[in-house]
Parts: sequence; structure tokens; C-alpha cells
Amino acid sequence: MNAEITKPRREKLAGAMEAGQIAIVFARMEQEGIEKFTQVNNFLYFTGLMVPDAAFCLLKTKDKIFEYLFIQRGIPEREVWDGKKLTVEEAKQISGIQTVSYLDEFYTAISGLCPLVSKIWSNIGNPMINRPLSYPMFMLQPVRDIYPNITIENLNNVVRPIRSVKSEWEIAQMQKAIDATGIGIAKVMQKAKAGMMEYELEAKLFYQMQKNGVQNWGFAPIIAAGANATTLHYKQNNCEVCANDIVLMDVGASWMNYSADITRCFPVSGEFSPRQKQVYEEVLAIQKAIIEMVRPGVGLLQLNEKTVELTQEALIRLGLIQDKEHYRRYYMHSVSHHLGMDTHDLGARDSILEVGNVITVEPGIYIPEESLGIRIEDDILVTETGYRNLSIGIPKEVDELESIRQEALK
Ligand SMILES: [Mn+2]
Repeated sequence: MNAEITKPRREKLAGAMEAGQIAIVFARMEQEGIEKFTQVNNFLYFTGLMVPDAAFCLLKTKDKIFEYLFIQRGIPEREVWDGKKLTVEEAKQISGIQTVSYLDEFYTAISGLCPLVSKIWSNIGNPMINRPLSYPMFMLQPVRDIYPNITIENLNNVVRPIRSVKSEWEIAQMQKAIDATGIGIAKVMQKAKAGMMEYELEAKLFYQMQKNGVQNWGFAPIIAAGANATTLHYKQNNCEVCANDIVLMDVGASWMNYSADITRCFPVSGEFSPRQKQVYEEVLAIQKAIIEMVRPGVGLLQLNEKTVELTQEALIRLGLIQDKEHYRRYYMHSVSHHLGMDTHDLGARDSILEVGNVITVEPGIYIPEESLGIRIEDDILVTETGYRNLSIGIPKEVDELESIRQEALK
């Protein structure tokens, strides 16, 4: 991610802000321990910088835009432990932001800007009265004390329309995350055997991802055998995989902070039982019907309504309910969300699709009493003429899955 990519984003941000407003975007706080570093998405999006303890500010006045970047000051004694810090020159070069100083100068600089602004957009998260302050809220506390008239609003409210439309470059990053995920899923389907543990399958998947240069999950992977697949956000992954189970994998690699989000199911035995197949085919038919609806102008709520309608009919055919109002016993989530740097990316639940959006389509049927949960999920790009399924290459047809598994068990 370089200045060529981040500069137009900052221009869009400035375009969406009003005069007398400042955006202050904080990077991840330096961690005390030895956790793996991951960057805050909004900070990475606007600066391209993978460093902790930094802040980016964009001030809009009546006739000008000012950009400031604050980075961590290198302390020679610490560099033995942490390596060299980014220099001011390097930060300028990567981000394209010309005014770069150190984070210990942040408050002095902000003191001069505050009298000019009525609103601060910042990545404050969703503050709750009964929870500790987020790091950005903590950093802005002195501003709130001294300038109580300045409104502080969640940056996402101004960034949402910008981030929900993906550029060609972003789609290429997402494709890489999706492809790496697909390779991992294929490997698990080839290697899984009854008697293995769910975490063993998780390890095989992650190994393939890393071999392809992808070092992080986009979210905690769900590898759920049998009844575990009926827990929507199951993430213990610590049970044994049994011969008659369907294994559900809801997984996504993260590449350049862009997340994939794919769900596939397969029969451990190499063959779906007639009942498993019946349920699977119903979910697959719903998924295909909903994907076909995707095009600019369609609302996520429409996709949800149609999914409910189709799922109600399927559940009646499967003999699970008689009254269609009871469908929530077996299907209880939304069919779609925006996908991007956040797995549940910025984009309202009731948003109307436009060209460049990437969404998931993920219907499911969950039957605890039959130890069976089926969800099938693809990542779909909205195009001018309709859609492009970015995860089309990952097998989901019954005969494909059965033949992969039968080959695997030979
Ligand atoms: Mn999803």
C-alpha cells in the first residue's frame, strides 16, 4: 500500500468533510507484551503505515486541506528489542503525507488546531458507559476537557460510503485473501479423516495459507464437525471429527488487512447421507437464488427477505416446521454483510448495493436434533451488470465434494 493508493482516499475523506472539521485517526497502541502486531484498519486505509503509536490528522478549513502525520520516535536503546523505527523520511515516502512529526508532539500541534474546529471525526469505536475508554477516546480526553464544545463523532460515519466501494486494487487484495483461503479449504477436504480433531483441520488450513504468504486469519476460524456446526460462532475447534459428520468450515484469510469470508461443508465419509444431502441441496439452491439477485440498486434487506421466504419453504419441505413463522428455530442470522478490511465491513445492514461493493451471501439451516448444520458462503462483488463471484473456484456442488472426498479416502 503506497501513496498512490492512499492519497485518493484522503482526498475522498476531505471531500466528505465540512469546513471546520478535523479527522484524527489513531494507529494501534504499542502493546506491552509480545503479541503479533495488526494495524487499525482505518489508519492503514488512509496512510498505508504498519506502525503502532501513530496518528493521522486531516483538517479542512474554508479554503484549504491540511494533512499531518505523527509517528513513534525511535529510542536507540529500544531498537535492540524492537528493531529500527520508521523514520520521518520513510513515513513521508510511504504515505505521501508531507508534514510528519512525532507522536510526543501531537498535543502541541492539536492545541493549535482545536480553536479552528467544531467537530472531530475519530476512530473512537462504539463507546459504552460501562466499559473502559478506547485508546482514541483516551487520547482525545484532554481535548474534550478543554474544548467541551467540540463534537467528537465516530469516523466510520464519514468513512462508510468511501470504504464500502472497493477499488480495482482492493479487489485484487481481496481476491488474494479468498484464493489463499480456497487453497486451504481444498487441502482440508483432501486430508481430513475421521478421528482427527477440529484443530488439526484448522492447522492444515492455516499451514496452506501461510505457505501462500498469508500470515493472519481475518477472524477466528470456525471448524465445526457434526452438532458443533449448529453453533453459529463456534470457535473452540477442539472436538473429534466423526465418520458420519458433516464438517462446516467458516474461514477467511486476511491479506493486507483485507479479509476473506468463506463457508464450505463436506461429508467426512465421502458421501452425504440422503438426509444430509437433502438439507445441503436446499441451502445451496437458496444461496444460488440469492446470488442471482445481486446487482446495483438491490438492498441487503431485500436479500434477507427473499432468503427468509425461500428458507421457510425449504424447512417445510424438509419436514422441520409446519408454520412458516417458526423458521427462526433453524435459521437465525442475516444472509449478507459487507466484506473488506473488517470481516463485517462498513456498510449499513439496510444499504442499497452499488458497483464496487463486496458482500457475502451465506444462507444456512441448523438442525441441532440431527447434529447437522449447513451454511454455504461466497464473496460477491457487485458489478455494473450484476455480480462477480470472487470465490466461485471453491467447490460447493454435491458431486464435486463427494468426489474430492472419495479421492482423499482412497
Ligand atoms: Mn460471513
